[in-house]
Amino acid sequence: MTDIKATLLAQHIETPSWAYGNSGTRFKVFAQKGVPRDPYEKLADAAQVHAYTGIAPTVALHIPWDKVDDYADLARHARELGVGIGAINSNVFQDDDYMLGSVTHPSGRVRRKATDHLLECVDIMDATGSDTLKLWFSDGINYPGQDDIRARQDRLAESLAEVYDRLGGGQRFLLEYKLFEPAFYATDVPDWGTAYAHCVKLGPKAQVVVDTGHHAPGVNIEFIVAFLLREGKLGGFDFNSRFYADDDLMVGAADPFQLFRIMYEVVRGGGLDAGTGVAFMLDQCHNIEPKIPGQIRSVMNVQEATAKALLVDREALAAAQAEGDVLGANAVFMDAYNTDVRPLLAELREERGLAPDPMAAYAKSGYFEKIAAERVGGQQAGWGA
Ligand code: PSV
Ligand code: MN
Repeated sequence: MTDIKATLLAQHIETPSWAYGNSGTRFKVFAQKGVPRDPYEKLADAAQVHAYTGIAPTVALHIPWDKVDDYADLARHARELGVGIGAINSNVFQDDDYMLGSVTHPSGRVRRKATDHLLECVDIMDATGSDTLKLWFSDGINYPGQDDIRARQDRLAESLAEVYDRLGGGQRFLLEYKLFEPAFYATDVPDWGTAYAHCVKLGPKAQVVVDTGHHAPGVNIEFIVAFLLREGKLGGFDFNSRFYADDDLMVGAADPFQLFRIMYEVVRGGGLDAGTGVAFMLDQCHNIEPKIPGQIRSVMNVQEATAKALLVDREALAAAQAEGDVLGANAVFMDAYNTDVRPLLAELREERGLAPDPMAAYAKSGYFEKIAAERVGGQQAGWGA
């Protein structure tokens, strides 16, 4: 049990700056009280999540949503709040120039502009001390024949190679895949196989990131996780959950059993061991729930799934598997999943000087009332702003 507790304490879950801003669907973005007006206020909210969970010490930035004049100053502000800057997320999907793609666009001018943005993100990594660049491309086509699928792969490879060469020592990039949306016929990085092939060709500083919402329904995500980890190519997760497509709901909300199965493969593959570099990031949007508690709940959900995965009796499982004991092996697995780990996690927090129930402690703290009163006027931050 001591080992399990130590592993749980060492796990870091990164929250995304955009989770603290307003978000919604294409139908409506509902404004909430107290929402940050700038990246500095987003970091202050993220620091609250860390203060109550104790395991969310870094915050991912999204450029240009978190554009500031002085990134070193932003990093200093984060440190003062007790958190650090995590992955830098690039954005080559919200400029009019990118209607037909960014790094795979037929025009060399647009491709240059997109790659320059990715290089600028590496400059921001240098200024903030971030070691991870996260690349997601909305690039793709809507109609058969619209563009040359093969040429688009060549253009993608060319841009990725340029960015790869710009990475400094200790820096890496994570390539994110997504089945569809906004492209509806053929996305240029639609699946883990495409991302993996590009990363293998590039070298060790290129890894794949698994956004749990980016697959077709029914895809066995834990298999992908096991495979990538075995190949040393699992760079991390963008955790969220979904009922239909890329819903970006709180991780563990739609299918806690799937999250457990994923975390079991992480544990099994050594992904929690020190130095493996698997980044446990959240990529969520809290459209109708309050944002800070939404992040606290998500961090707790990942932690609970991790605790259950660590509780799997690996020896008993291996013995049952070796004997071909199908039902016995499944029972060992389910025993861990069905364990209530909440008392263990409450104990762990108390041992660390934290409140046993982060949700209740945050609600009692008065922080929400304070930001709701203070943050009036100005432009509230939002996904896409
Ligand atoms: C794309 O759907 C994505 O998952 C990428 O990670 C983006 O950067 C992020 O969402 C923005 O919410
Ligand atoms: Mn994502």
